[in-house]
Amino acid sequence: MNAYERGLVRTPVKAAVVVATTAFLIPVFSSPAIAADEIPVLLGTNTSAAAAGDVLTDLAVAGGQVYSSYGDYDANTGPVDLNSLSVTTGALTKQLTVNGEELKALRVIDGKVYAADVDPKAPWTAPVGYATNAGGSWTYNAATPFQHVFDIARSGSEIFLAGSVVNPDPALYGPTPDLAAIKKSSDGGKTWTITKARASAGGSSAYDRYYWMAAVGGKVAAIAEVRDAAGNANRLLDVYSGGRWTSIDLGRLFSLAQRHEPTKYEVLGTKIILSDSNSTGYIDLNAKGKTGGVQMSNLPASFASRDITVHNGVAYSVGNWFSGTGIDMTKNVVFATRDGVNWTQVATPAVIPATTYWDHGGGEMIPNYGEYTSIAVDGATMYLGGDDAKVYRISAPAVP
Ligand SMILES: [Ca+2]
Ligand SMILES: [Ca+2]
Repeated sequence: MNAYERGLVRTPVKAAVVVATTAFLIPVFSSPAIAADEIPVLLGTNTSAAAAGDVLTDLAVAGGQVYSSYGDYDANTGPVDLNSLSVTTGALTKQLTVNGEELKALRVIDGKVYAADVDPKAPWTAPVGYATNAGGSWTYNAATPFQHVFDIARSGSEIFLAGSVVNPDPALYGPTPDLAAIKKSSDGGKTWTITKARASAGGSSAYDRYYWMAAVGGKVAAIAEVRDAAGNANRLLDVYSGGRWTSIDLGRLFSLAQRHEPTKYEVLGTKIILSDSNSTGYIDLNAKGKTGGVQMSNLPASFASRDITVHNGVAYSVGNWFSGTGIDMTKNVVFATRDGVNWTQVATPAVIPATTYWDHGGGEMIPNYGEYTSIAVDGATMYLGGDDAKVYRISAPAVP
């Protein structure tokens, strides 16, 4: 029996009524009673994401603004606006329109924001790239041809873009039409060269991609989603250090690093925190041994992470429970960790029932509880992005 079946709403109700009744209902299902700061306060709405009907997939705080990303590159929607909200007033600023279908990871490097153009609305051989305010004002850097650009990283003076490309030179890269590729620029983003490429040994190469990338202590790491001749998934982590690439065999834990959401890869100290659905762990590039640097966390399997973020030596993961008895559907969950393994539940923010829907099985209108799909922390404030395209804030919780 889930929370809906336990009788949250017994008669047809309008959305406005649900909002009013929620405050009454929450204490019934909370355990323990929620603290005042666990009811998030609305900061503002990403109106472009709301118009598109999209959830907010990543948040980033920089320069007194909360940036949020959205889009749907499966549905080929877009263009997408890179919008931000003032942390003090909640006022929205449309910084830039990207002629692409989706923005995912928002990377903050030295206080500046970078957003990769995941699926540019441009020919695969046209130069595309990323939006950034690194130069002082917001611009789109049409850097170099990509099919998809999933992530961006910087190490020292070098900038890296990860994604997929049309194979520009079969004599050099092999016969497949597409490559998982990482390109590098040493001149601030003006000129680019392929610095690492991989391709499947058999079958289609259309989904050969680097989906994420991490800059860790002078190194850059990524894993290509490609398959060998037997159809087995690649388990080699590619690591760039001191101008050359090496590979680490991730062993049986390779699947932890082979996920499609760059928003759920963040760097915590020397570790790359990886989180998706019901598995979370880290890769420590400084660890000795063949696969000794890969560790699974203690997060319960019934917790589904939607986004992770790192602030001041703490990684945070926001998500929801998706199985188990006694699940409180009126709450999302935030876990936090300082070491990447031992996570503690630090907040249970109440969600906002924005709509209702008709439950055919129960024959009644029941609340459609919104979920938080993205997270950022800045100082004493935690920001939560919702599946209603709104950004909320609560006090940043204490972390043991
Ligand atoms: Ca697409
Ligand atoms: Ca994130």
